[in-house]
Amino acid sequence: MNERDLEGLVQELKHGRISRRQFMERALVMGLTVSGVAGLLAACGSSTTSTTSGSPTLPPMGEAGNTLHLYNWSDYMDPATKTKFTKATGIKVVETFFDDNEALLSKLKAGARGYDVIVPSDYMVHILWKTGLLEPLAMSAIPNFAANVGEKFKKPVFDNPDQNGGLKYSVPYQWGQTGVAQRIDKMPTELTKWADLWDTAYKDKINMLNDERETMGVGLMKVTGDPKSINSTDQATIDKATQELIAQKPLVAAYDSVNMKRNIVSGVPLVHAWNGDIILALNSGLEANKVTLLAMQEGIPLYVDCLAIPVGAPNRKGAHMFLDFILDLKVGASNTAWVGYYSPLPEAVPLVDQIDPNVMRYMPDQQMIDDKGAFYEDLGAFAGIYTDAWTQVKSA
Ligand code: N2P
Repeated sequence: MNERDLEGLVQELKHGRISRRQFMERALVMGLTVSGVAGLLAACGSSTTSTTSGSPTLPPMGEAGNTLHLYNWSDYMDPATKTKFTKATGIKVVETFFDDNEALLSKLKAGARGYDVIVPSDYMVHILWKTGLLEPLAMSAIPNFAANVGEKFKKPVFDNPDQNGGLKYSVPYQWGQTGVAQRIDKMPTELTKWADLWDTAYKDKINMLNDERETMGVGLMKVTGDPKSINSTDQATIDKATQELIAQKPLVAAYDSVNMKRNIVSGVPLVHAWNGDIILALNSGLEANKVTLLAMQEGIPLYVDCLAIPVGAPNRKGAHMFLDFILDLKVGASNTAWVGYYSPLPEAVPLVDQIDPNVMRYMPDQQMIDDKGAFYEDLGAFAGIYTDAWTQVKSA
């Protein structure tokens, strides 16, 4: 178990953000023994009594500040959405970017404060709240959540208030799939499987995502042929995937999780990418008959990216206003049409379709999701094994 994670949890308890029961549940999830938890509780002493009796206390909301710091993936918010928010509230949005969930995690673990809203994916929401790096949300300040979010997105496994003393730490932002954008004008025969990315005929024609779980996931699916293996906790399988990715490296022109749209447009034949990247490429002028998003035989990785408020957010009130704003149907629809992913707001979907029918063009149907889809999961202590494996690949 990671000592820093535990320290974060202790801080949550000390600040009265979680109850002793929640502390115990989470510490056990993190691998602490029952007697270890009891010892820690005793050491934390009486400062925790304010939350022992039942409902947890939310941190004070305070006044809205005039700036909102958004820490996001690249190309993941319509600039017009930010302008509209500023018009509606007077709050200016300052956006900075990260490459993958693990980069976001290390930044917050290293003590970076000052972000008001962050955009972790599903499994990372779980890692962040269990390590005390997220503020619980005041859901009464986000009425659009209850009104507009689809039922299946309300209580996901990674952030289910029913299993967490009523606390909720995230709202869904977009969901999507991972595939390969193939420039069929440059390479007419469509690839069918992830393993094709090991064909030496494609040397220097391949870009892979610079994303720990995504690219390890490709290695794992190549080894096993099974979508679920993106969450493998079998050391031998992970070792094999690591060796496969090292073997693939001479064929890879770049590991990049920032410029996929630009790489697709400029003509890289095979770009490991997210579905929105291809829509962005089409919307910046690339003709639809020149590109396709491949759904690979072994499996389709899926994700729900979320909005959350990290601990120490300077503009907690503004952050809640922002979350509610994004979950508005019209705002959500026009933003989704621009980013090119899928909306978790069912009533926004027809609006997205009216604005840009391309967005829905690659969406897997339910059968395909059941057969081939896999969502990323929090792997607990195993996460460190992936980080080591990914470091080996990158430094090979
Ligand atoms: C947007 C990044 C989407 C993140 N460029 C995929 N989880």
